[in-house]
Amino acid sequence: MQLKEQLFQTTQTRFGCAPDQCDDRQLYEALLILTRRMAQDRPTPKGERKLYYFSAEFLMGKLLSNNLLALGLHDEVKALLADLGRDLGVIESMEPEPSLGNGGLGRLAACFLDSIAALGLPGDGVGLNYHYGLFKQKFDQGRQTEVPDPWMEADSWLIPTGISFDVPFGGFTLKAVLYDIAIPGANNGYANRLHLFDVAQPADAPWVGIDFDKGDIAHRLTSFLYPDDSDEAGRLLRVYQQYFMVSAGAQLILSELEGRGYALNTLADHVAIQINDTHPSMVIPELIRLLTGRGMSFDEALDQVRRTCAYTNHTILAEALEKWPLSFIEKVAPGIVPVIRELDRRMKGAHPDPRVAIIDGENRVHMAHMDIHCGYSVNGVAALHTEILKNSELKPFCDIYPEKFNNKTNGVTLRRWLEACDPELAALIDSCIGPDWRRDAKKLEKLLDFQEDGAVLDKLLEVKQHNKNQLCRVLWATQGIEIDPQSVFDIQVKRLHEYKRQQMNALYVIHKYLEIKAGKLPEQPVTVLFGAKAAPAYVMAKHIIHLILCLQKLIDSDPQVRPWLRVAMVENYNVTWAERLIPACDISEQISLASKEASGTGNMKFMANGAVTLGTLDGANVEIAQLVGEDNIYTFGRHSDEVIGLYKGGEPDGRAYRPLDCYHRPAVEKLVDFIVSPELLAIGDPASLSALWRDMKYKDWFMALLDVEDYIAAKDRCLKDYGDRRAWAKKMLVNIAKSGYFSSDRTIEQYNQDIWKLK
Ligand code: 26Q
Repeated sequence: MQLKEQLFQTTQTRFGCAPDQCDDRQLYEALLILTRRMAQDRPTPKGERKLYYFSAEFLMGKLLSNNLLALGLHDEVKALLADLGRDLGVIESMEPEPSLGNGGLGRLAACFLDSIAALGLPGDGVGLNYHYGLFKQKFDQGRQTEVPDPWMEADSWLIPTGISFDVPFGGFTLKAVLYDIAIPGANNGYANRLHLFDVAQPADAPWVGIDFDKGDIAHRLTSFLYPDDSDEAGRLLRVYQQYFMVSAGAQLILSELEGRGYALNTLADHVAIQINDTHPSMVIPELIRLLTGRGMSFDEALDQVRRTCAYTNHTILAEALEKWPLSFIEKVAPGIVPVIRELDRRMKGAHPDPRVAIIDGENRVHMAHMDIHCGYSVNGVAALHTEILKNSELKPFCDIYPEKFNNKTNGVTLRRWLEACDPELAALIDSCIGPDWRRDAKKLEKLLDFQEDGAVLDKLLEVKQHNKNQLCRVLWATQGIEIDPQSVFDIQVKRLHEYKRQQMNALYVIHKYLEIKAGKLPEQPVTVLFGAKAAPAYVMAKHIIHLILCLQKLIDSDPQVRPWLRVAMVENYNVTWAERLIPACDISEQISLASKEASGTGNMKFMANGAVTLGTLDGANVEIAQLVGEDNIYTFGRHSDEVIGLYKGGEPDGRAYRPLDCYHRPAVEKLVDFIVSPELLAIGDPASLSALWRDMKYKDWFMALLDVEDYIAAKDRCLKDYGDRRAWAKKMLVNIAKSGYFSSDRTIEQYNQDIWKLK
């Protein structure tokens, strides 16, 4: 049946009217139903071995446009709607964004699902169906407040499967009900699944306090996503969530294995499990529990699991490495405690070094240690990150199992992050090199032939200007933010964390502000845009947001500064905002303290959309710099080995870094002190601003004051170079051309070749 007829039929059955009589909402629902069915009806890819990607987070973003593209229907639907005098963009805006992730790790999982399906590999995601994803951020008097963000509507992408499993907690059992989201592969006729488990009877108003009695858990286990581990309250609930996910997931795997007609002792031949950070690590003891429960010996079960499970590490920040008190696990999942104890006993027998123990001297279970001992692969997410893991953080493990360690530099799906979010740029690329790059991103390199082509370079600048104009319109219409489309768009969007150093960017703003006040105008008018959510309990992160919002207000009301410098923080930064901000960016801020950002993936998205990176040699920035060459990136700051050295051996806090020494440099002191200047204190909360000021001056744990002068010099160089439009356009072109390496299709091919071996 023609698409047009299908749409007609759907709106008739559902709303009793033809499409041209439907409002935007009804058209959205009709398209949702149509696309969901088409994706669901596709066959799954076949293969001897099937991957299960376990992750506590899948930050999918809106799916309508993405799925229409994958199904090859995007242009047809767009034209069909245009015939009705409707706009697909408007229809799409009806879709709520499912924010089932915090940031990079969750979004990576979503990009991976897209690539696994596009490559026709048999691989499903396994996670939880949080009813309230990450909170919605509101700004109230210059401060972040959080409100719940319900995303599920009567009709959503979720498909009930009728499948459920019993999860045995300490003292009670809970049914895990399975919902699926179909993941269509781009233009290949296949679809995989994202399996999301939920409780059978979710609570209506889950955000009012939580008690740990079993009735509460039964209704609230999947209520919300943890905004990270800074929130001490309710950590026990997180263990409940993790065990619920992995127990149900492990049972699903075994039932599918049997369904495919394979014996349990062939698990490792037919299943690969990727453990996305340590949040799903309990899948290891759980599988052993289930296998031994079905008659397999412990030795055999451990052998199977060891050849099935692979672990990805996403961080070296010690505070983010999960260690659960054994008493927690005892309460939540007593069934796996004997397994964990036995694993610990065996590993201690073979490797007495306490640094590699699964259970430490304080009876805490080190999840990563269990993954490394009991899996066959350990990977970092960028070359530098993997080296740091091997040489410092996980060195004792690398000495024992050198063959397990490997790198898989992250990637992003260019279908969402270039084709869908930047259609004008995609069309320009097509006009230069044809459409093959959409299938094989490495082909973007052919753009290098156009470096001297004035017409192409001009067109590239035109596309960027178009995207900037569009962003200005949306910012004004939705948040009342007015910015100058002709200014340089300098953008830092990511979760708020001190190691990402938004505070250093704020110091740059202060620097420019003071220069302009003193009569020194910048080379170009510049707009510094931020987007960032802070974990609700992360006090210092909230102080930094407050500082940025105060600077925004100060500059907004200053007619002398406004024409030259603007600051704005976009409220509720999420995937949808990223899709608007990234195509409009000139300068991509990737300024983490070297060694701290495992990879970064925003850096890759910006690059693919023709932004030039201003960054430290951290995470994947190192690989970006190697690919584009020093003329096409602005790097600054201390290198990772030096930083790692500074964290060791010194006074008074164990570090050789002394922030006061940096602070006392006159150029730095006046920037830091401006945080508590009369101008800012008049606008903001003195307690918050002084707390930040004190922290920067006396602690500065992530060494912003160490790099700030170099940063200012690099950014000023960048702004100066921006003035030579042709030369800048060439930098943009080289960045786009080299971004093909960061396609998640490449990353997934490498996972498959080195780790999963699916076909
Ligand atoms: C841990 C314990 C308890 C509660 C929450 C957590 C928790 C939740 C989320 C810990 C960490 C996260 C998220 C980590 C994350 O997003 N890491 C990022 O992963 C990206 C993909 O590999 C990298 O590009 C980023 O560099 C890395 O910061």
